[in-house]
Amino acid sequence: MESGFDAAFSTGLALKEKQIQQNYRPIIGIHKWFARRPGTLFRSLMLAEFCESGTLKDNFWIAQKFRGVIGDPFMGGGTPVFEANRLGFHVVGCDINPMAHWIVRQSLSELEINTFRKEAERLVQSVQQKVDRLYQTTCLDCGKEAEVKYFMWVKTAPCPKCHGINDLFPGYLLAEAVRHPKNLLLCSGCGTLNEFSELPTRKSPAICKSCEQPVHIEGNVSKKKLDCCHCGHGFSISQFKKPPAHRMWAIEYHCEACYHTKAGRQFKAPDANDLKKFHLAKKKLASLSDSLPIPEDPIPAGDESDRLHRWGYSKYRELFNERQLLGLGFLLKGIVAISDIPVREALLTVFSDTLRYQNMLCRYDTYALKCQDIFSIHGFPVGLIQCENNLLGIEKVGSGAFVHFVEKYIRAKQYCLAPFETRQKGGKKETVPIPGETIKATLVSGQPSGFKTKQAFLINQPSQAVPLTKDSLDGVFTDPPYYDNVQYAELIDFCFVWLRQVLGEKFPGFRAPSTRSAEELTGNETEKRGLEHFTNGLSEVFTHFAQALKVGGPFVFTYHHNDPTAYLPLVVAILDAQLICTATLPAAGEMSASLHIAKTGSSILDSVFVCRKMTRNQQKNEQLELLTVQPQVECFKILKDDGLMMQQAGVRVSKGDLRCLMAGHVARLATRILQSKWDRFLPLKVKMDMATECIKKISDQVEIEFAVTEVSDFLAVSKRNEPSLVEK
Ligand SMILES: C[S@+](CC[C@H](N)C(=O)[O-])C[C@H]1O[C@@H](n2cnc3c(N)ncnc32)[C@H](O)[C@@H]1O
Ligand SMILES: [Zn+2]
Ligand SMILES: [Zn+2]
Ligand SMILES: [Zn+2]
Repeated sequence: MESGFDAAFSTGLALKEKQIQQNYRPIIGIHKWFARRPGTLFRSLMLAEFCESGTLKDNFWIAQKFRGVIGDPFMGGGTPVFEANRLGFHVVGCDINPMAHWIVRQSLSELEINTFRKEAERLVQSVQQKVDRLYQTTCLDCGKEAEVKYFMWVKTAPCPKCHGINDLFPGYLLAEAVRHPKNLLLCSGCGTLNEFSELPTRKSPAICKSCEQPVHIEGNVSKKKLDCCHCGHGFSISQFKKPPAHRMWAIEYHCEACYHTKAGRQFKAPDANDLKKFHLAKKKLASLSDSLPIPEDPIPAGDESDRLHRWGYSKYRELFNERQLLGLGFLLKGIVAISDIPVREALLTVFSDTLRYQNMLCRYDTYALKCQDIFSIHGFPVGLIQCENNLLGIEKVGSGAFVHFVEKYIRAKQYCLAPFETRQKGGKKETVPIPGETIKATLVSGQPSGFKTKQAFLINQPSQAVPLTKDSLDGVFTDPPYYDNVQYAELIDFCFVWLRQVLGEKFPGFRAPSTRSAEELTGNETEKRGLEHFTNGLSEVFTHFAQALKVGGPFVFTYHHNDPTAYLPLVVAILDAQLICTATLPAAGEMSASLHIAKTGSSILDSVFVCRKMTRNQQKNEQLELLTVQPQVECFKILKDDGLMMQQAGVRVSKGDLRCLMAGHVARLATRILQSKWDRFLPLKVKMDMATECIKKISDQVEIEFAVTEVSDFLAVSKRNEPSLVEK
């Protein structure tokens, strides 16, 4: 793999995959998981390792039937596990989080798609009868009943001086003149929605068509401060003792009778009927609440969930409004009553995933004109304007509602039966079927064996402690937690508290009140889990899985962090596990990085650490080879090659990217230099100090900043001379 992995080719594919995500690998549509890596990367790595002949560029499009077992100690949403299964391998996958385990299980298990579709339709119909009217509004154009796509809400707060209620608008723009013909803005004076070709600002405002007051994009709240609209008193909105109240201020709807006569979307300010309907939902919920499965769980403190506490939320149910709770309660109750177990479990998964778009943290994207996923960043961002989505959804209209998620699940399952790749040809996307491959497995409860079926041993435990047989794995491919990058458990508890109400009886992982665990390998300030905890745990897991690996087998993992000290745990873990790191390869990183990383100028690339389990003799030979290595020369040359390959693949390589790749090379060299004197039984602190010192020494020799600038300049020049080789 060290030589057969074509980083430019693989990254070129990964970039495409990142662009179209679910259309490229629809299997990720089973359920959200955080920080997924591209599937094309893991397919490339496995092919580079296990194909006996041919180039990666050729082999990539051909079905493979490898035999053996691949392990993944941090399977998360399952990307390496799926890719290994697809290539014919048995898999042993482990994750501490019961939701991750559930998602991979659902992805690999069989489902009768027609039955699933029929049951889903029946369910939707029965819930529709109960809630449909609550999602209807009167069309402004024809006066008929139309379907609401989104209700817009704004947070409100009482003035501390006069107690008058104030809306909290950061801005008054509802739709940009991109997908809608004109800019749509609210008049804060009278509540009318106005359309303007130009964007009015406070400096040059427009005039409201109803009340003739000035209208502008700037809201009444800036940096959490506002002046009371009743008494003029200035106050700030930083502390909430109970969940904030909301006021409905706009609706986007879809009128089947007249939408085709309109050049854009249909919006309105809510009328008395719309408000009445919400009131009705409230009353209905109050009368039914006890009979509906709605979680009462408190939100525990946490690095991410503390933000919710600051906004006054103390229970998960408070993150939903009454209409959402009512509809979700009906849906879940309906799903639980389904007798076909695989169908019921599949619909539970759909339900759980839909929650992301059915809560009062969702925002409305004023550019794309749709509701945004609460997890579009890895946290719980609380905004001032929230978007309430239609629950069941209008077929082929809008997104993020239940019927859309049913379709997404079906597409995922169909993909598993006939996986494909996507290729650019003559500027067009072309789907390339790979007949002979499938993604499915027989779930087993012990070490996989035999050749009749592809098996998956999925374990929901901390990987430090899973039962593994010595020399039983042909490879380990994993995407570990990147220290404090994502608080998996804190985030996914949002879905988990709903499912645990119904899955706890059958699945022990769903009995605990939360998916949080002291053994989760993440840095977490609230839980006081620092670098030592992460290093120690990673070392245990690596050691454990390396023991299960056959001699010569690859132990491959991705990593990146903008803080160079976060590479220290890798050095200790690799050395403790007695693995030899033979290469660090550049690759495209997180799938959705565009959203929350791109803007920060941080790296979007990962280092792929390729390590091997070696015999004593092989280790000695490697040691001899090392004597000829000069860190500054080696790192500089490799970084330049990395940069060139990434540029060829179409990456705009930033200095942040180069710094991360360099940190990967430095870490690899550190493992090589320390290998001969490493004693894994030394106290953790001593080992961490040794690694720190070694990394520092290499970093000084390499002169990282100098190298990064040199390579960056070099890339800029070569880009001007030779445009990207990848077809756009
Ligand atoms: C596949 S995701 C990695 C995503 C990405 N690399 C990132 O930026 O963090 C890592 C997975 O490790 C799991 N995990 C964390 N600690 C674990 C442990 N002790 N044992 C098993 N799995 C663990 C998490 O639940 C998560 O699903
Ligand atoms: Zn109409
Ligand atoms: Zn006031
Ligand atoms: Zn007005």
